[in-house]
Amino acid sequence: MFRIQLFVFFLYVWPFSARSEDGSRLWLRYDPVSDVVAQRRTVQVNQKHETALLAQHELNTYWRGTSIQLNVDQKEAKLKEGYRISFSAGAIRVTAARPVGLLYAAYHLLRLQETVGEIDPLPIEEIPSYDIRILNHWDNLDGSIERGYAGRSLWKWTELPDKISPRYTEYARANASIGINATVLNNVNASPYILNTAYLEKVRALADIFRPYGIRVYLSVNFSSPVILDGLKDADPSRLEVQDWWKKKVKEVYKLVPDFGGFLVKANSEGQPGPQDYGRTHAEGANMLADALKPFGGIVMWRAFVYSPTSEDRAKQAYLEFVPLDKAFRDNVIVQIKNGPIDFQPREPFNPLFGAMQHTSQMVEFQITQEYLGFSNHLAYLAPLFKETLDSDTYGRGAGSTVAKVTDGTWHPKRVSAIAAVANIGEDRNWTGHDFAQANWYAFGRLAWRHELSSEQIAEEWIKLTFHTDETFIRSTKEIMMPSREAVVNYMMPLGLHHIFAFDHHYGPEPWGDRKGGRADWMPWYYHNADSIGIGFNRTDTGSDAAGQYHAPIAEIYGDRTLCPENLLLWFHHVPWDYRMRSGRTLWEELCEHYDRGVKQTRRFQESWDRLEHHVDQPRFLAVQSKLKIQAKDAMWWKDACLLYFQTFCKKPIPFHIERPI
Ligand code: GCW
Repeated sequence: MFRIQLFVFFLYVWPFSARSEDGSRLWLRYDPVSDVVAQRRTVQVNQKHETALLAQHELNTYWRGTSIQLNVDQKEAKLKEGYRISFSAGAIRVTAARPVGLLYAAYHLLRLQETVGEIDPLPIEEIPSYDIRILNHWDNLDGSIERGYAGRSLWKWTELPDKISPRYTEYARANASIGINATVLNNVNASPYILNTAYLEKVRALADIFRPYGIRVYLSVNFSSPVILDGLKDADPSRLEVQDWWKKKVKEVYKLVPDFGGFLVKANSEGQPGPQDYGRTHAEGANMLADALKPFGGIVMWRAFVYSPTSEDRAKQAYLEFVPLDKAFRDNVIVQIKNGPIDFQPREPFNPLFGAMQHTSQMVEFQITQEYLGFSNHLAYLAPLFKETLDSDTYGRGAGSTVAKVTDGTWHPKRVSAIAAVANIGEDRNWTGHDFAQANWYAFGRLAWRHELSSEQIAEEWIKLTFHTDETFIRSTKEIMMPSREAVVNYMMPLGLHHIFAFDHHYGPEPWGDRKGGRADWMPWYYHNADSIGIGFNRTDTGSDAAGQYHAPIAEIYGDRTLCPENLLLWFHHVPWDYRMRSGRTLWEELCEHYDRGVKQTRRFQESWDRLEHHVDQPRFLAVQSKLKIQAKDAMWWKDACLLYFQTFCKKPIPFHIERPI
C-alpha cells in the first residue's frame, strides 16, 4: 500500500510552526523537502516543455512521497487539460495529453499530500468541467480597481514591461494550482488605450510570465476603440473600414501574444458604447470582433449585462434583447451572463437567459469580489452561492438542464465552454483583503475545474491547505464558513429582497434611498415596493411577468405565491404584511426573524473564532477577529435600518423576542 505519513508527524507535533505567518502564501504553504527526501526519490518527465518542467520542479521541491514519472501523451486527447494518476509498487505515474495537465496533476498530488494523511492508491482521472476557467479583473489602467476591496491593482502599468513584480508569478502559480487557465487583465468598463501598442507591450510581458503556468491572457475592449485611438469617424460594425481596423489590431495583438485568448466586451450597458449606437445588434457587434479573432483561434465573450431606464422591469431586459438573437452569433462568441438577472445580489434566482438560448454558447459570470456582500469586511463563503446557480434546473431541454449543463459543453460539445468570475484580488499582502475571501478565489477555481464538487468539500480542502489539519479547527471553521453567505442574506436582504443598498458604493443599507431626478431603476424603492399593504416586486403575470421568462415548471413555481420558494418570495411577489408564511408567522414577523437571525449568526461566528485563538497564528487570528467585529456591527446596522424603515409602512410592532433596534 502506498503511504505518505511523514508530514502527519510535523503537523500534529507542531501544529502551526510550519505555517504560521500572514496570508500572503494563500493555500500554497508547502515547505521544501529536505535533501534526504529529495535523494530517495526521483521526478522524471518525458518532455522538455517549459510547463512540464515546471511540474517537475514543483514536485522536486515539495513532494515527500515516492518517485514519479510524468508523461505527456498526445493520444490521450480526451483528457483535454486533465490527467490520470496511477499508483503502483512504490511509484506514481502521471499521464496528460498536454503539458499543463502535468502541472495540474502536480498540484493535485501536493494537495493530497497536505490534506490527506494517507493517499488512497486508487487511480485518479480528472477532466475539467470547463475549457476556459477565467478571472475577470475590473482593474483600471490608473491602478484603481472598480469594486476592488483589497488594495490597488496588481498590474503596475507604469512599470511594465521593464519592471516585473514577483507577484505576477505568484499570481500565476496560485491560479494554476486551482486550475484557472485564463485572465482578463482590465476592467469591462474598458479604456480604449489598452489596445495602444505601448500597452500591448506591457500585456505581452504579463502573458510571457503567465504562459508557463498555462494561463492565457484576454482583454476587455472598448467598442469605440477605432474612433478614440485612430480617429475613425465611427465604430459601426457594418463598415468595412471599422472591420479592417479590428482585423489589423487583432493581428498586432497576436504578433505580440501568439496565444492571446480573445476579447471580453461590455457594450451598450451602463453608458458603454456598442453596436446599438449605430442601429446594429449585439450579434452584429460581437460577430465583427469574432471574425477578426477567428483566424487566430480567439474568442469573444460578449456580456449580456444590459439594461436601460425603460418602463420594462430591469430583470427582464437582457432576455428580451438576447433571445431574439439566438441564431445570430458566430461559433466563437460566448454570451457571458451574470448568475442572476439583476446584479450579483446576495441571493437571486438564476438568470432566465440560461437555457433560453438553445443555439448560442453561454457562460456564467460570478462575482468573487464582494460588491454586494460586505466588501472585504464581511466573511461570506461564496461556494454555496456559486453552487446554487450551477445546480439550478433551467428545464431548457427538459429536466436536468442545470445551469452547469447548459454551460459546460454538454449542449454544444464542439465549441469551447467557459466560466468566469470577477476577481477579488489586489495588492494587499493577503491578496484579498479578508483572509477568508481567499476561499472564494479558491472555490471558484475548484468549481470551474469540477462543478460537481461540494461547497463543504472545497471549504475543508481550503482550510487544511490555508491553516492546518487539526480536526477541531476544521470543524469550527467550517461552522463559520458554511452558513456565512446565508447569514449575509439574512441580515441584508432576506426572503427575496434585493438591491436596497446605499447608492453607488453598495456597502450599507439605504432602502429609503431616493435621489430626485435619479434613474428609477437605481433607487431601492424600485426593488422593494414597500407600502401600507405589503412589500416585494410583483413579477407575476399581474405584474412585470419576469417569472414568465422561465421554462415550465419554473415559471409556474416562481409565479405562484404558494409554490415560490420563500427565499425568493419578495423577488417575485408583492406580499401583504399579514401573509402567513410556512412557519406560521406573518410576513412581517418572518422578516424580523431573519434580520435578527443574521445578527445572531455573526455573533456566533465571533464566538467560534475566539475559541480558535490557540489554533491559529496571531496575525491571522487578530485580522479575522477584527473583521468579524465589523461584520457583527454592520449586521446590526442592516437589521435596525431595514426593520425601522419597513416598519413605517407596516406600522406593526417588532416581536418581543427580537432584539430592540438601537
Ligand atoms: O455590478 C455593477 C457594478 C459596476 C460594474 C457593472 C458591470 C464594471 O456596480 O461597477 O461595472 O456591474 O458588471 O458591468
